[in-house]
Amino acid sequence: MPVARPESSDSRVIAHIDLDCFYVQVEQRKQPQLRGLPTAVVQYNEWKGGALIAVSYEARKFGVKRSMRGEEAKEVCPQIQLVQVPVAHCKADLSTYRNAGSEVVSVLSRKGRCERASIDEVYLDLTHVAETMLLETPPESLEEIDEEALKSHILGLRIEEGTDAIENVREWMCRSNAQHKDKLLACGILIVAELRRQVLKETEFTCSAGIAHNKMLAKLASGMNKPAQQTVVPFSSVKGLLGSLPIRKMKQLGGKLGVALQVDLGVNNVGDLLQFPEAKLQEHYGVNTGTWLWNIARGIDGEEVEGRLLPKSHGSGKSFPGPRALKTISSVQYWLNQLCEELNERLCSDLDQNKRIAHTLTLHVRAYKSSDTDSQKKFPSKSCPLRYGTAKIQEDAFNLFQAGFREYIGFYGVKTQGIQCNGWGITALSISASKIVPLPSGTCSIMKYFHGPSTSNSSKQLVDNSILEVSPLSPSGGERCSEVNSCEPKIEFLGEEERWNKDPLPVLGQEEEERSILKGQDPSCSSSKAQDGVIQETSLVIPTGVARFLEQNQSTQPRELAWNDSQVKSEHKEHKRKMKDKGTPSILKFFKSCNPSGPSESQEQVQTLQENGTTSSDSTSYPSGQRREAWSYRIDEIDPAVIDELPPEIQDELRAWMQPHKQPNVVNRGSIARYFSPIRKT
Ligand code: DCP
Repeated sequence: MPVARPESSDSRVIAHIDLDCFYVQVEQRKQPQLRGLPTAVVQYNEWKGGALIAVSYEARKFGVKRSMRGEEAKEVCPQIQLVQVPVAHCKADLSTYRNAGSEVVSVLSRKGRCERASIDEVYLDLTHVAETMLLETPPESLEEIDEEALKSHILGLRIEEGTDAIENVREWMCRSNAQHKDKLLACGILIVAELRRQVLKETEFTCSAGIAHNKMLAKLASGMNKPAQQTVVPFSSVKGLLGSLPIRKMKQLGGKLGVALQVDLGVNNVGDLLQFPEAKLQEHYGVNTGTWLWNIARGIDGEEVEGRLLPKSHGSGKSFPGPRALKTISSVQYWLNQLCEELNERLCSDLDQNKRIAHTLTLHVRAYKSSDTDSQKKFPSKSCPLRYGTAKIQEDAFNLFQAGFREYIGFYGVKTQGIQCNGWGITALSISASKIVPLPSGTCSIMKYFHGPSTSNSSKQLVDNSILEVSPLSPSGGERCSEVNSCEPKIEFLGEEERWNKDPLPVLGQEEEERSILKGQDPSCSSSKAQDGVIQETSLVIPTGVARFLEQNQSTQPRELAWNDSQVKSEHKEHKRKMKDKGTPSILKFFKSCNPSGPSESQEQVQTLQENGTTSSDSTSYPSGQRREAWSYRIDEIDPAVIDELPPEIQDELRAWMQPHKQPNVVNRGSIARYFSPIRKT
């Protein structure tokens, strides 16, 4: 939550643009005969006609709602047209919608700073464009004012009886004695009207907009008059708007914090917060949240519009409600494989089109335990460094699952129940890739690394060394997964996600059915941590020279900088201790016969844990991966030119390494290891 009290933020011009019944519009563009008809897009699942995820405004008039299933919608509106969401990987495929959203973004981003906040939402900072317009062609200087602009809703503007609303708006926009900040808003009205017209012309989609001095108010306003309309919030109307706004409607107050405010302080509307001094709010909710509450009560929001057109993370998820809950490890693995395949496709296309690379893989799971006293316990979310390639992602995702599962079921549960379902079920799975950054310049194609074999040893190392727990919920926690994000709830239940904004996303955590597909949000991975202290075997990014160097040296023996066995062992021990503290030792010990590359019934057997903590296995289990190998680099043979190709921080690190007498254990191996394929010490 932003805590700074911004200065003069009321002279900014911010627009929030939201496409109307977006998926329906996309389908209607594909099938123009549906235009104007009551239409809804349904989840591909056939049960009771599938869950509605988007409803046209024509259908809404009949009382059709997003919470309904197809059959129910037919009851209230027999003529409704139901269109199925496209399917791929046995789940909803949102790529059509995602691409359609991108078309809109490419139009909107022509003016001002543009932030894509979700699959169908954009923020624009139009301050500079509005200032220029005010200087060069202010509204009052125009012979004619755009009709679309004149149809705007201006909050707080009293329409005199018997007068034309359009004339009132024109008058408001052209007042020569208006305050500067209102004049800027008037320019914003013209700019946004023109942009919306352009979107319609180029994409055939209608959208609605909110125009205000900050993001929070613009977002509130854009939903007030839909479809295809725009609403403006002059500063003088803020008090009135917030005074009657139910607290739970406010971004980030839809969950626990909103409830706490109602219970603790009897606050029902945002305006009710005005009576509390900042210190009092801080006393109850902490310094940052207290200040944030104090600010929002006054319509103050200093959050900047980020210049960002691409998502901050990619995700793929699916829910398994009610009887469809997954009850065997092999079925979990099957679905994880599906999700990972899809995730990998998206990662590859992001890399290909945008030259971006993701660094952290996170798994969120929703599960239940029926026979446990601790039935409220949540399945822990886990993350680890991301290795490219479907097989590797699948392998790592499964390892993350196993680590979380062991914690969730508990030692006793694993030992006695094994992996056959005995009172547990998985009701949702979601895998996401975050920490996406531009590919460092000078990097050669990494596509060849995608197709390399899955390295099971390294994945086992991942289990032991780099799985980290991620916070499953935002501060307000507990609410629907998308509600904790700054772009408001958009999902009933996630099946797939693409996260655009910066707030953390607990991907799973709702009670509803499978309603896949979400809009917006960002992962809650404590991903920076995930990178630290991790030895990653895969060479994710290989600068050209380094790749050459590695090719030449793969088979030779290391001379310097070999991490000797004792160093490695002691580090390994320390790491294991930490992981143990976190409660995430390798669950592979318990699932010796669970082969990550393909589920089978035979995998669903439990292993017993011997007293000394080692695995007793009569078959495969985990032979070499449990033992940490020593990795080395042939530093003396690195071509100095190669170093120049590396990112600056790695260059420093490497040069430090190359200093005589420097010991390798002073190096942060987590970062350097990403850039070099290790040579296994023989
Ligand atoms: N969506 C989804 N599941 C949800 C909510 C939304 O799959 N639970 C998808 C379908 C929507 C799109 O996201 O078309 C945008 O969601 P919005 O909440 O913006 O709703 P719409 O655009 O459908 O309608 P509105 O005009 O009310 O914004």
